[in-house]
Order: sequence, then C-alpha cells, then structure tokens
Amino acid sequence: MPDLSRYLVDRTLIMLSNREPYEHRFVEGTGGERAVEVRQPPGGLVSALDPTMQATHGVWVAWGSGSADKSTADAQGRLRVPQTNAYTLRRVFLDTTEVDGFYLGFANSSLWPLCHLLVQHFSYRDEFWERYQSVNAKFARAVADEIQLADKTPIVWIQDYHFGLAAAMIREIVEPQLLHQFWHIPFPPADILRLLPVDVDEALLRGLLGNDLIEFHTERYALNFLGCVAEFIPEAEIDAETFTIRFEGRDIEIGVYPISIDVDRYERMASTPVNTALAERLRSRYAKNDCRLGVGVDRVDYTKGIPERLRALRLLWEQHPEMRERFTFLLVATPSRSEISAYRSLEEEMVRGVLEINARFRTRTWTPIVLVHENVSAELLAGVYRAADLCLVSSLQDGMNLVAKEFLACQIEERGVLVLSRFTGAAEEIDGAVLINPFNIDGFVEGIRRAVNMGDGERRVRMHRMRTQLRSRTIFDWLAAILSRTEAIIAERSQETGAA
Ligand code: ADQ
Repeated sequence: MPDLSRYLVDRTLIMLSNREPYEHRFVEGTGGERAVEVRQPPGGLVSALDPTMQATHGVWVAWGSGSADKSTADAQGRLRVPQTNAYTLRRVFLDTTEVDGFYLGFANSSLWPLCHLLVQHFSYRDEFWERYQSVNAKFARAVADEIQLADKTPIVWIQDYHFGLAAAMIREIVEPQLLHQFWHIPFPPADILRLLPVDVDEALLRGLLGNDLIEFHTERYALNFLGCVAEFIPEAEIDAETFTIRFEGRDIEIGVYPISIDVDRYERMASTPVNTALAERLRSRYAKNDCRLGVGVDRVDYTKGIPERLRALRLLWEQHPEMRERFTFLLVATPSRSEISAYRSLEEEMVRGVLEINARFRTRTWTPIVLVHENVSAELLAGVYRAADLCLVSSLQDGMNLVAKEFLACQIEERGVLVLSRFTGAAEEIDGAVLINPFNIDGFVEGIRRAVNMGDGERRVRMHRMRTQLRSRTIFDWLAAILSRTEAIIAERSQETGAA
C-alpha cells in the first residue's frame, strides 16, 4: 500500500459530494421507543471514499439526507464521523423542492441518462436547472465556509456530476490553494451534451472549468470532455497533447485516474470463518459436481443492463437445455432512486422477468434465478462473491464498475470467471475477463456459456492475472496518484510564481 501520510501533511482536504458517508435515521427501538441508527448508504462513491477520508482526515461536506441527521449534528450541521472520529462531516440540508429539482431532476433525470448515452431516459425542465444552480450555490457557500475555517492550507476535492457548477462558484467566493473534481460517470460526446438547452450545456462546462484539475476514469471520457469544451467554449484554448485547457488566464489539467477498491478489506471480509462457512453452504447447494453458481450485484438502475441480462439468461436456458439445473444465477439487487418513475418501472420489469423465467424453467429441485431484492452488507456480499463461479456485469454504460473489482478481490480460491460488459470503464483496464456486449444478446449468451464451461486451468490463469493486476491498482494507489498530481501542480505553480 502506498504511503499516504506524505500527502496533505500541512493541508486540510475538504471533500464535497452529494451522498454523505454516514446517515442517521430514526428507527423504532425494540421496546417501541424511538432510537437513532447510523448506516452507510450503498453506492460506489461512498465505499470508495470513506477509506480515503479515514486515511487523510479533513472535512467532508455532503447532503444531510437522513431523518435524524439534523439532531445528530451541531447548529452548522457538523459532527465527527461515528466509530473512528477520524474526520468531520458537515451536512447541508435540502428541502423537498430542492431534492426534487436538483437531485431527482437535473442530476438524475437530465445529466445521468445523458452521460450514459441513454437518451430515451433524458428529461429536462427549467425548474430542474434552476434548482441545480441554487443548490450548487448552497453547497459552494458551505465549502467556502470550511475553507475559511481550515487551520491548514485548504484543498477542495469535488465529487461527481451533482456539482458541475460548484468549482466556479467556490472560486468566486474564496480561492483555495487547489480545486479539483472527480467525475465518476462517463462524460458524453458533444452531440449528446447538446441535448441540453444551449446556455445550460455551456454553463455546465464553464462551471467545471472552475477546477484546476478534472479527473476521469478513462481517456475516452477525458477526450469527450475536451471535445465538448472545444465545441461549446470558443475562447478556451485546448492542448490535446498535454490534456490542458487555458481558460480565463488559468491552466486546467484533465487527468485519467481509474478508480479502484480497498482490495485488502474485501479479501479479509471474504476470508472470515463466517464467509468460509457461507461459501461452503452456497457451493454445496448450487455448485456441487459440475454445477455452476453465477452472481450479479447491482443497484437497480437502467444503466446496469439488468433486463438485458435477464433476456440473455432466458435465451441461454431456452437454447441450451443442458444449462438447466446446471447453472443457477443469484441476483442481489438493491432498489435505487425509487422516486423516479423510470426506476420504479425497471424494478417491476426485473421482478416480472425473474418470475417468468423461474416459472418457465423451474424443476422440482431447481430454481434458475434466486433474487435477493435488497441492500446487503459488504461483509455478506464478500461471501457471495467468494462462492461464485462467475460474475455477470452487463452495464449498458458504466463509468468504472466497482462490482467487477470487488468480485476479483473476493475470489480467494481463484476459480471464478468475470463476464464483463465492454461498456464499463473496468473493461478498458482489466485484462482477463470474458467481454460481452449487452446489446448483442447472442454474443452475451455465448459469453455466459463460455464462462460456465471454462476449464479449471483457464479459470485460474485468468483470475490469477486479474487479481495480480488489481492488487497493484487499489483505491490507495488511485488516491496516491491523484494526491501526488495535485501536490505536483501546486509545486509547479509556486515555482512559476517564484520565477516570475
Ligand atoms: P455506482 O453506479 O453505484 O457508482 P458501482 O461502481 O458498481 O456503481 O458501485 C456499486 C457499489 O454498490 C458497490 O460497492 C457494490 O458492492 C454496492 N452494491 C451494489 N448492489 C448492492 C446490493 N444489492 N447490496 C449491497 N451493496 C450493493 C458510480 C459509477 C460507477 C463507478 C463508481 C465509483 O456509476 O461507474 O465505478 O461510481 O466511481
């Protein structure tokens, strides 16, 4: 693990994200009394960044979304995070109109589908955009406060598409030493971004150009971003060789930093006695002799290709009867963004699809798909990943996809096959997966068959190769690469100022 203690020694890292790392909720206690429960919301971003903040301290500014969030924070919405006390969380509270317009509206009904190239789900209202602007301004003020309160030199790190405008807004109030932003989802090409109203696409790009450094998972997303800036911001000067943009007298760097996971933590979780027993139970039930257990783990989101996966599975069992009773698929699916109708319809479609497939192919001793329709703990997931013979990731588009990496980390017996959509950032990085195109159903079926039938030798060689790669590219390597680049930018600038 890289030594992170050399970074941020004399600086305060101020993180900004929409999702908070810890949420307090009122629940009914065992005796009927009101109790407070703390939990970590599901999702790639939080699972990636909490270890980061634990290691570097600082302040995390985020939306206080839990019912007991206000009562567990001070008047400014601040608290030390539970369990470790390792950093401060500053919550910003939003009312229903703000949540509707900013979060459900512009972020998740306009930007999310556009960035994933799924224009059929795109919707835009002026109201969405107005709220996105006012909520970005509200968070920018909270970050500016924290910059002013910081006892060491502040560096601001913004996460994701919820805050496309925040960097420029913060800069208008107060300039930290460095502002940078990680964009966790794909960035669309200009022809897609222009589905937004003319002034909106431009404002979004100008907002992002408030950063000193913008990070993407892959070069493809970075090039799309440069292409959009070239098209919509005529006065920006782009250097396509060095991936820098000269804008309003500043240089903005565009970087490629594929995110990862805390590999040791997943490996440890997969190896506990509880999970050894769970893996044995699952395998003796579903993977005895020549039988195989497949697994899929998703937030129920139309980007994850769940209906496409179910169609491929149905066709597999239809065209290849020898796969019946031999291959069982365990689908762990957590409901997500259920306030948006497209997500509710998807939930229904998923449940209906599973019921139909099961009704059609079930035998007296075998059920084709086992659906666990809930959010399960990372500990439990680790045991499931460990037990599986294959993992199906079928995203139609996906910035990176951490499920693929979690599966690799937990495969301590190195027996599993990763069947991976070529439209994930992970597919551009991982060498050894069986790549599929979820839009090509016949190829998808072939990919699953290949994984089910793959011999032990080839499985082990591929899995070993992927796990070795993963171990050299953990979340801490990702973090070290970004932090070291930010330090280098600061050093280069101070030299320039010194030389001037
Ligand atoms: P997500 O779209 O949330 O993240 P992903 O990277 O796959 O997608 O992460 C999902 C996380 O949620 C994983 O840690 C997984 O274990 C967890 N999870 C999923 N289903 C679950 C379930 N049923 N129960 C419990 N946990 C579950 C966004 C981008 C991704 C990018 C990440 C990080 O869309 O492309 O990889 O951010 O940058």
